[in-house]
Amino acid sequence: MGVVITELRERNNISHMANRRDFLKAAAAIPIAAGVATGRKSEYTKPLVVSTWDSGIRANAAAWKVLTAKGKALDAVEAAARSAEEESSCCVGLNAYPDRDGFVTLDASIMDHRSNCGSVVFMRHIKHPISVARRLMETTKHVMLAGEGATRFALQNGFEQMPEKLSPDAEKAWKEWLKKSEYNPVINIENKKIGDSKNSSPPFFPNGEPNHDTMGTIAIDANGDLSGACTTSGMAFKLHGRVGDSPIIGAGLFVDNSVGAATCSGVGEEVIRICGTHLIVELMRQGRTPTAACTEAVRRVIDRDLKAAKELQVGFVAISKRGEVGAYAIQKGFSYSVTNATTNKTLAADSHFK
Ligand code: SD4
Repeated sequence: MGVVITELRERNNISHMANRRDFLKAAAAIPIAAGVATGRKSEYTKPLVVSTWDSGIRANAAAWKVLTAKGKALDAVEAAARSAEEESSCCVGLNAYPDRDGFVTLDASIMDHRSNCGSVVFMRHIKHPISVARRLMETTKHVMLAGEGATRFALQNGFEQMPEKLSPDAEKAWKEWLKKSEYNPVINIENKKIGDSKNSSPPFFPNGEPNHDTMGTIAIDANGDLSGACTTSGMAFKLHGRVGDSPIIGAGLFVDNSVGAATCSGVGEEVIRICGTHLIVELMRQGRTPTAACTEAVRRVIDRDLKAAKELQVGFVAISKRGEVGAYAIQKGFSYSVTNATTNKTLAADSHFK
């Protein structure tokens, strides 16, 4: 019943039910049951794919090719992540910004509708970490491989070793960073413009700034099955060896085929502390909408340290089993892209600080 009350309050914007009679009246007006069996309808038909940021529209396009051919959500999210890893950007793949010692180290995770999952962390030299994560998931009993072991596993599985060379943009940014050597993640560094699919922004802005971020993708296929993938180079200029939330199941990515899926972007340490995406899926299980669940996750980050939260960004995005989509961020500027048979657009997420 507590869950129903919370849900009613959220849906009706009721902060305090005056008394029991008010509550019962509201309950009669909007029949909501806890859990996934509520009467809510989705605004999106299946199949459906959702990715973080406006650059997610390109990742979605790769996923959509799979979904529209009646492919599996797992193949779709892998295709989305691979397309982001192909691009030249600050934040995903081998062309991305390095750690403070000048090494590009990659994190990625993947999870399917049967709660199979795989991830690689702190991996160098391999172009498609998401596919290494999937290979790990499908061919071993392990879930996570790190560093040299991950690279070795990739090479043994036929992935090509790429040369260790910074892209010109990454090298420029790193040299600039070295002048002060201050680690101050910039809020929404990549997302200077939020548009619809018609003017979805390019990988680089005219001034040369990269327009990209960690790519998190969650999808539901024609069969109704969910999967998710998340790929990143992590925070630029991080400590060598640092691992963020993106490859940690339950932090940067979580899927429960009976409930929904969530992923995120932003300062990973904050997400790890609250097990962000697992929290969101559990809240959806209790009956919250994706937006309400993402909002609560953001609230947990803010409640822990308001002062710190003012200076950082975390943006969550989630889909429910029935195809509802929602997002919420700490700061303005987080966007997410939604693609299905009738929609292909980037939306601005609502945020705590306006
Ligand atoms: C991390 N969450 O490594 C990732 C990075 C990111 O915006 O999303 N940057 O913490």
